[in-house]
Amino acid sequence: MKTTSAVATRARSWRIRTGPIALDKRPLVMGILNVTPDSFSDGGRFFDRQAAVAHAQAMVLEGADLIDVGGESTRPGSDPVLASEEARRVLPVLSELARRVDVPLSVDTRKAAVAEPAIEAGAAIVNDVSALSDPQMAPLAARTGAGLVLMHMTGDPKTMQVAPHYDDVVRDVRAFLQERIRIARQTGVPTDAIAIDPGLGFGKRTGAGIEDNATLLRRLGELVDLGHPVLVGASRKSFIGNILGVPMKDRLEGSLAAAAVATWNGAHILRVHEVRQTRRVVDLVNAIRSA
Ligand code: HH2
Repeated sequence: MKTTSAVATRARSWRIRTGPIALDKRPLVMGILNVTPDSFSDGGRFFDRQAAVAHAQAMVLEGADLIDVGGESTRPGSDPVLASEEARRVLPVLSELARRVDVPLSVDTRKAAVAEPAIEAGAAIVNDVSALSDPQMAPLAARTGAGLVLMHMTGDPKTMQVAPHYDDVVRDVRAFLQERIRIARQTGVPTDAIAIDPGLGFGKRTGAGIEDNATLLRRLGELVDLGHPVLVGASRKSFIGNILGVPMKDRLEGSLAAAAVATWNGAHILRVHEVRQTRRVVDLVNAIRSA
């Protein structure tokens, strides 16, 4: 009889450009830094370089383990940004943060032409919400040793909320991620450098009796079982507003509840706007989970 299990064990560390980071002590909190004029919840607030750097420093003081710097909004319906403009937004901020904070930096981009100079400027992780739509992305990660986040999305941000459909959202997302993991590995990205993300809010049904985001959170264990670090970004997203009937400014409690459930179900990295509050919730849930 075969004794090997088809299910991998939960990832215990993540290999990024600066070396491995432990995932078996407590979940990591990734602070969001949107250097954009139009992000869905904080567009324009950190578009100025000094404001961006100061906000990142504040998030590190509040307990952020990672800072994710993005120069293109991927909110539903958004238009793409030219690589030159995206690079112009993120590179000076990354360079300055590389000198000023001592947590690993991540660049949130779909474009290798942005990721490459971002890595040179100090990013240790590429957070690719399109999971390798740019064929140069996996070779870049392989060559540089950057950690690579592969996120599930249907289509692109412009059209992703137009009639998304799944047979079984968790199984479909899992199969998609397995395929992208296979491509990344085939290109030479080390298995333990690849993190995965269900892509809450990216082409997921919400608000009409079907809550794909809630289903993905409830059944997150089916992604954790793939053996890769699992990143979850629920912070302030529309499904929270839809379920609770609250506007953007009142989504903190819902975001924290989602972070708590994700932690309970095995998430390794929480991508959030409110670091201090999330840190406390995640640490408490983790303590209960580990008791
Ligand atoms: N969500 C957003 C952006 N990047 N990356 C990962 N890995 N997972 C996510 O869920 C995720 C992400 C969207 O949120 P935000 O950055 O706040 O807004 P915008 O795209 O409008 O800049």
